Amino acid sequence: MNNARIADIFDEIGDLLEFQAANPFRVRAYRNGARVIGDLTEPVAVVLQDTERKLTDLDGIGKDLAEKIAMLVETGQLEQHQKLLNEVPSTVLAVMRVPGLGPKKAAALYKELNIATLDQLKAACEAEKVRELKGFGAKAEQAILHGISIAAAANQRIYWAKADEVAHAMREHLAACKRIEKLELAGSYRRGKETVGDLDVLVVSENPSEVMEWFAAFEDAAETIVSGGTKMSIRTHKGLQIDLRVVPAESFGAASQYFTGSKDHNVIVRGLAKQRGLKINEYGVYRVEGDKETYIAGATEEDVYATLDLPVFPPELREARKEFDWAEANELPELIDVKDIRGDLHMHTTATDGRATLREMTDAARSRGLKYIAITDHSKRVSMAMGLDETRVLEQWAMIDELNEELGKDFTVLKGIECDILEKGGMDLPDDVLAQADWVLASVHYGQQQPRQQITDRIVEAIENPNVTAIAHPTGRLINRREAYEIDLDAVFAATVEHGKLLELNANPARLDLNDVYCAAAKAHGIPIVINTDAHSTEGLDCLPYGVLQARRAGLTKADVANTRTWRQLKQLIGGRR
Ligand code: DGT
Ligand code: CA
Ligand code: CA
Ligand code: ZN
Repeated sequence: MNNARIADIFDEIGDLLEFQAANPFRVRAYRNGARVIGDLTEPVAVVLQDTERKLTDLDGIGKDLAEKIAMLVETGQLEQHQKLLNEVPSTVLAVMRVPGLGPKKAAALYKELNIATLDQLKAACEAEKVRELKGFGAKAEQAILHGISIAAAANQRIYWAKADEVAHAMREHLAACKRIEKLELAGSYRRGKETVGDLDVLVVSENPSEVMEWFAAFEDAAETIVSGGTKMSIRTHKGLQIDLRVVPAESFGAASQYFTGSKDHNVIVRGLAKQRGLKINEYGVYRVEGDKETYIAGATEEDVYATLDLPVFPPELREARKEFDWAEANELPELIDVKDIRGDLHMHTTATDGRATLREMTDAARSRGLKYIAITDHSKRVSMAMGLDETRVLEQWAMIDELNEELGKDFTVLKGIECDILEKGGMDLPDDVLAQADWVLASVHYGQQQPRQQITDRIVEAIENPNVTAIAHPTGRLINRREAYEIDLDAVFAATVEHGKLLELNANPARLDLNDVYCAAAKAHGIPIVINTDAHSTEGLDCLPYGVLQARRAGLTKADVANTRTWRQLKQLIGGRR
C-alpha cells in the first residue's frame, strides 16, 4: 500500500469522524497524519523495514497512528476504517465532497433534513429547504447546486498529475511481468490533457491471459470491471478506470496511434488513408484492392504515419487543431521541454502562506537545476495569507539583496511580489514600492464574481500599470472546482500586446491557467508566456512539468516561453516593458 493511499484512508477517517461529531483532536490527528504521510518523499514501507528508524520519529505520527500505518501496509485494511464505512452510508461521503460542503455541513443536512444522497441534496436545494438551516442561506444553496453539477462532472475526470501517479505505479507493476514485451500508456494521459477520464494501457505479449492476470493484481485495483480475450478493465480504489489491451507486435504502432487518439485526430487520419486506398485501424494499415486487404504497416507509430507521409505527431498535438496544417507545411513546432526552463517566477515563502523559508525555497530551486527564481509573496489585501505591506515587502527585498550577495553569479533571486488587483480597481501596493521590484505579478483574488466589464477593466488597468510585469493565473479557474472569471480575454490580449507585458501559465495541476487554447491564442498575438509553479512549499516547485505539458499542447516552443531565457535576457525583454 503506497503513501498516497494511506493518506487518503486517514483523510477519509477524519471526514467520517468529523461527520459523526467525534472529538476534534482525534479528527485533527488523522488529518495531520494524512498530510505527513502524503508529503513523505519515501514509501512508509521502507521506513517500516528499516530497523534503525521508527514511524513515531516523524512529526505528527504518534504511537496509535504508527500502528495503524503498519497495519495498512501489512494487510491493506484497517478495522476502524471499515467500521466507519459501515456506519456512514457511502452516499453521504459523496455529499461531503460537494465543493463548499464538508463533513460538518453534511452532518447538519443529514440530521436536520435527512439528506443522505446527492439527489436528495439537489431536491432540497431546489425546494429551498436548505436555506432555512442555520449557517446556510440562499447564497449557500445556489453554491451547493453549482457544486453538485461540478462534482458530478469532476467525479469522472481527474487531474493529469493524479493520473500520472497511478500511471507510474502501473508502469512499475507491469515492468515486473516477464510476459510483456512492450508497453505504452495511451489515451488522454499520453496527450497530456489537463484532466484524464481513464487510463489506457497497451502491451505487446503473446500470452494475453497471463498478462491480464498480472494486470488485475495491481495493488491499487479495487475491482475488475470487464475481462475477455485480449481486453480488461479494472477500477482503482479512488474510482479511476484503467483499460488494458494486449496486442501482437506487428500491431503495436497501429494500436498506440489508435488508442492515443484523440478521436477527432483519428477521424482525419482515417480520412487521409481512405484517399490513398488504405485502411487504418488498431491492428495496422492495410492496402485495399477490391475485397482484398493487405497489411503494409503497424509495428511502430512511425511506420503508420509514414504510410500517409506524415510525421509522428507529438501526442500533445493530436487534437485535430492545427497539427495537419503544420505537418503539410513542414512547420511542426519543436515543442518546449521542461529542461528548457531556467527560472521560476512565482512562489511563496513563510513570510505569507508558503511553508518554506526564503532560504529553503532558494536551495530547493537550485537543487532542481534552476538558475533564477522570483519570490512573489502575497500583498497585504490577501490578509488570510498575511500578505505583505510596504514595510514588510521592503524588508524581504533587503534580505534578498543580502542573499544574492552571498549566492554570487550562479544563481539569482529576484525581488518580486504577487500584488493583488483590488476589487475596486488599482494595485494593492503603491507605485513607488512596486517600482523597486525586479518582477511584479498582478492577480485577482477578490471580486472574482464581478461582471465581465468590471473585472476586465481591473485586469487591463493592471496591465497598463508600468510597474506590472505579468498577470498571474489570468482567468482564475480551478479545474473541477471553480469557473474562470467572466473576462474579455481579447481585451486582455490586446492590452498585453500594447503594453508589452507577459501572461502566466500557472503550472499548478488545479490551475493550468492560461489553458492550452488560450496559450495558443496568446502566442498568435506574440505574447510571451511565463510558466510558473506558484509553489507554496519546496515540493510545489515540482509542478513545472505540468505547466510545460500544457504549453506543449498549445504548440509553444522554447522561444515562446519567457523563462527559458537567462535572467539577463529576460531582464532585457521586460526592461522595455516596465
Ligand atoms: P478520456 O479517457 O476521456 O480522458 O479520453 P481518451 O482520449 O483517453 O478516450 P478513451 O479512453 O475513451 O479512448 C482512448 C482513445 O481510443 C481515444 O483517444 C481514441 C480511441 N478511441 C476510442 N474509442 C474510439 C472510437 O469510437 N473511434 C475512434 N476513432 N477512436 C476511438
Ligand atoms: Ca482514456
Ligand atoms: Ca479508455
Ligand atoms: Zn501565488
